[in-house]
Order: sequence, then structure tokens, then C-alpha cells
Amino acid sequence: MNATRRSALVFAWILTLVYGLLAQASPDFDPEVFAHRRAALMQRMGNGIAIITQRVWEGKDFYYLTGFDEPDAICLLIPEEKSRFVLFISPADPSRTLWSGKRHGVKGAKEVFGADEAFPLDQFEKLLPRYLRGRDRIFCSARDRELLELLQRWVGSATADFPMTISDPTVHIHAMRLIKDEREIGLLSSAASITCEALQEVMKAAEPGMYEYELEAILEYIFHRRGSPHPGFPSIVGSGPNTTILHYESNRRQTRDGDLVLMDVGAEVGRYTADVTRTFPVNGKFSRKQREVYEIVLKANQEAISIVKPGVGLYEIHARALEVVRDGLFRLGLITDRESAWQTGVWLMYNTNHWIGLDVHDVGGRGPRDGKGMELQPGMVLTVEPGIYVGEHSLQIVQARMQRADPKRREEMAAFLAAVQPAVEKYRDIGVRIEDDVLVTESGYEVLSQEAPKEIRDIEALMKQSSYLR
Ligand SMILES: [Mn+2]
Repeated sequence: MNATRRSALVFAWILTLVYGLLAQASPDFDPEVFAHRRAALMQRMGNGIAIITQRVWEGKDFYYLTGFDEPDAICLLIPEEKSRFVLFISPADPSRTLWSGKRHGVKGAKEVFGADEAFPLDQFEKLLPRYLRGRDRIFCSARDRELLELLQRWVGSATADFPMTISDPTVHIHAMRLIKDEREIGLLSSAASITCEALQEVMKAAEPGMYEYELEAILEYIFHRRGSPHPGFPSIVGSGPNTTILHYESNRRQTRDGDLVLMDVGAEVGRYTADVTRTFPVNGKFSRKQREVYEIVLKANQEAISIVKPGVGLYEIHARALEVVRDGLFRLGLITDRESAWQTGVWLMYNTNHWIGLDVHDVGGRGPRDGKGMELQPGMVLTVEPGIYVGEHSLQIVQARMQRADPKRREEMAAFLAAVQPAVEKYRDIGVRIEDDVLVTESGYEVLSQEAPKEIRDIEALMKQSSYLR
């Protein structure tokens, strides 16, 4: 090996090292990742041009393709041009920096985000025709009314060399977002791990008399200390009757001895959010009736997870959970007819799975409604979150429906209400949800949130431990 070659190797080695350190310093930004995604989308575009705007609901798609998350930006992707990736952004401006922080500006758009060309946003309308010319198709979101109106003014105008067809690329982008790569799985896995550690700490610290927001504070303290800058969505911390409110977020109630606490929470790491729910007794010991409801939900959670593997349909996972819940509700006397879907629906009223990712309810759809739903594939990450909620409001919903029902149906509903009354008295204000984050693997599944205990004996044992945060 000659000296020049050796020093070149050493130089390359130092570059790799420095690059590695930089990449570590900012785990959520690696320009290669985003370039790779753009290339994958552009492969499906032929001689088209994609115009993707950073507006509220397109935000995550924009980030997914560019890594750029300042508001008010537009991205062009043009596979057959020399400049394949063009950004229009708000320019760097000291008075804006004073109020709301630094912008990357035109220079940063190119240097940091790898744009081939970048311009201030106010030049978009002027420069767009230049990029449209010679393309045979425009890809833009059907929901982007403002952009569509602008395009309609040009497309079909006298200038014949503008593309005439507009199609929506969203379905392609969402299909890509549905399958997570190694890096995304790593981020979701850290997010889930941090969430589980925080839930463990809350279980150790919890005692009757604490306010829901105190439990929230302990949870989020651990999030921040472990590298999650904020929760991926507002933390749900419901105690007592609040456990039966699905999206309870006010978190102001003082817990009492004998309450269950339901926490539906998720740390965000590198823009990816976990979504985990645990339900536990604030005094550290499940009562007999809490245990009865809890065991059903736990079994539903475990059985639904156990069938996760490639090829299984999303609705099949849900159906398995529902079956276990239905049998349990029948045993408890909360339903009278196993065959009646509406009866089970009184106590479990939602679909028990959704995707997670950049959004906590991530994109990708559920597949055809009538069949088994979307087929699972390796790299998908879904929640499995059955629950049972014995809230007074659920009975009121049945009563309201009764008013509108035909006489036969009304009779059926009245009979139901009368028959379940004793069980409702017994289990009133008990709400239980157990939610895990599950990665579909080649051979089956991996539970990313398994560090948060969910077996009754494990929860009770953990809650006996002392906490430095009480
Ligand atoms: Mn969820």
C-alpha cells in the first residue's frame, strides 16, 4: 500500500467517524434516508412532477419525504429533470428569528436537506411553469384545494406543453409509510421502551390521593430524562369514572383509594410515537371485580397479539379480541346474547387496532371493509388495544337509541337494559384498556411494549416497590 493510498484510507476513516458522530448527535436526521424515500416515490412517477405542500394535514408526508419541518414549504420532485428535488421555503429572516426561531433558508435547504435547487416561497407561482413544461402528469394531493385551483388556471390553458392530467400521490406515499424500515423500527422501539419505563415508574410512585396530573408529571419526567422531547399525543390519565372516557385528557381529578387508573400514553422519539395503555389500581391491589374485568381484557389482548403474522388480516386480529371480550361480557352478565354485535358494542365500541409511526394513528388504511382487512406484512407496526368500559354514559347511549328504534328493536333493548342492570351496578366506573405496540416480523411478531407489566401479579409486585419520585 503506498503512502497516498494509505492517507486516503485514513482520511476516509476519519470522515466515516465524524459522520457517525454527527449522525449520532441527531438521530432523527440522516439526509440519505429521505433521499432514498424520494427516489422510491420518483420511480413510480414516470415523466411526472410531484408538488407536495407543507400544510397542516400533509405535514407528516412532507416530513417523510424531505426531513424538512418548517411550516410553509413546497417540494417539487421531478424524476426526469437534472434538478430532481426543488424546495420553496420561507427565507431566513432575523425579525422572524427573533420571534419564532431560526429558519434554514435557501442555503440550508440545499446544504442540510440536499435540495438541488431552493427558492424563497414567494417565487413559487412565478417559477412553477418552468418546471411543469415538458412533464406529462402532475402529482398533487386531492385535498390541496389551493394548489389545485392554481394548477387549474394553467393546465388546459393555451400553453399546450403543460401536463393535462393530475393525480394524487398520497396513496403511494402512505403505502411506503405503512412499511417501516430498520431505522423507523428502531425509533418506534425506543419510543415504546421509554414509554414502558415511564409507566413502570408511575406504577411504583402511585398512591391514593395523588392527582391524575401528578401521575402525568412523573410519566413525562421520565420521557424527557430518557430522550423523548415530548409526548407523541396528549397523555390520557383517567382515574375512577374517568377510566370509562376513551379520550379523557383533562387529568385533573384526585385519585381515591379503590380507583383504577388508565394511562394511554406514548413518548415520541425522532418524530415517531409509541402508543401504550396500562390500567392499574392506584392502591396497588386489584379488587375482585376489577380483576374480573381486567382478566378478560388481558386475555383479549394476548390472544389477538398471538395470531399476528404476515398474511393475517387486520380485521381478523380485531375479531379475535372481540370474541374474547364478548365471551367475558356474557359471563359477567353485561350482555345477554353472544350473537348480538350491538350488545358487545355497548361496552367495547371501537376498532381495536391502528398503525403507529410518524402519526400516532398512522396512515395506510385498514383495507377492504367487507373482507379480512389489510393483510399484515413484515415491517408494519400496529396497536392491539381491546378494552371494556362500564360507564353510565354507555347506558344513556342505548336509551337514546331506543327512542329512535322500531317497536321490536325497542323491546329488545329494554329487555337488555333490565337484564344487565345488576352487573352494571356491580362493575360501574370500571374501565380497562390494555394496549401494546406490535411489530409484524417475517415469522410472526415482536411486542415493542413488553417491558410494561400487564399480568396482575407483575403489576402488583411492581407497585410494592418504592419510588424516588413519590
Ligand atoms: Mn392507540
